[in-house]
Amino acid sequence: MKRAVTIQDISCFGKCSLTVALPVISAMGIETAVIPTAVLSTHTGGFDGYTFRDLTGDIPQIASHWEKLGLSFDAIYTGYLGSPAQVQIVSDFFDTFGREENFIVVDPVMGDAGRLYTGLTEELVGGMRSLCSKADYIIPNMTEASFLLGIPYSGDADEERSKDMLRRLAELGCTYPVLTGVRRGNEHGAIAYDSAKDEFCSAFGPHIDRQLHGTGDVFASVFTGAVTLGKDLSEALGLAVRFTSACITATLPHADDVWYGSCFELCLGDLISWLH
Ligand code: PXL
Repeated sequence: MKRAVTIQDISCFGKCSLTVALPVISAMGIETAVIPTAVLSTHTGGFDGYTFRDLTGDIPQIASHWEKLGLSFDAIYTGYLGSPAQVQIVSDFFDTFGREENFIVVDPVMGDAGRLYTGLTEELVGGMRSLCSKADYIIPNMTEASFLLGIPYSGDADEERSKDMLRRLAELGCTYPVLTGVRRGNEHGAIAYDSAKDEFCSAFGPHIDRQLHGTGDVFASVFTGAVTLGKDLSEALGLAVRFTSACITATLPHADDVWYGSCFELCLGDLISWLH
């Protein structure tokens, strides 16, 4: 059985980060270890007065216990990280648990629609940039890619501009940058760049005009699971776009109830069936 570890916050209500990554990757038949980096009462997008308990100090202790146990992971996947100190500690985790035979996915969760999420700073952007240099795969959306590259956000990018951004993201030091939120006419999808082969691949689905929290986490979780199962870049991208698009579609009838996240739970059965 394959084993992944995912390092991100647990937002107790709101369907993102660990409450998405754990069920999705587990449903794909992969043992999923977790390191919660912080406990929040809700995610930070659209809720007032959320609580935030920082667990940064626990991460090195968990890592050193795991090191003593001799644990190893086929995949290491990080998402939202709340502070530059946390980014540094996660970087140390990569040094301890990264191997020639495993891979690292950094989803540089920092913002959307041209803005950083509440509480995140330019210093965190700098830290995320160096974390990306240690990753095999990074999965920014357009906003995050713009912050990583230090260029102005200019809304939806077309394929040509996306490819240019991907080449520049690879220069940060990761082999396979994946850009999400790419528009192509009436379609919405993602483009990935294999910098070792200098090849691009892409996957698109119908554009649905609906912004939902946590869909980036859904995408990154399926993508990570697919690569862990041995799928190639293009297959992993296709599966992630297909599942994310299915989750958004499944949410539309419930749109008023679930303003805080997608109904990904309704699609887990499909995801399992697509894998078999
Ligand atoms: O879905 C990304 C995410 C993860 N974790 C926290 C967040 C967000 C987005 O707003 O606030 C705490």
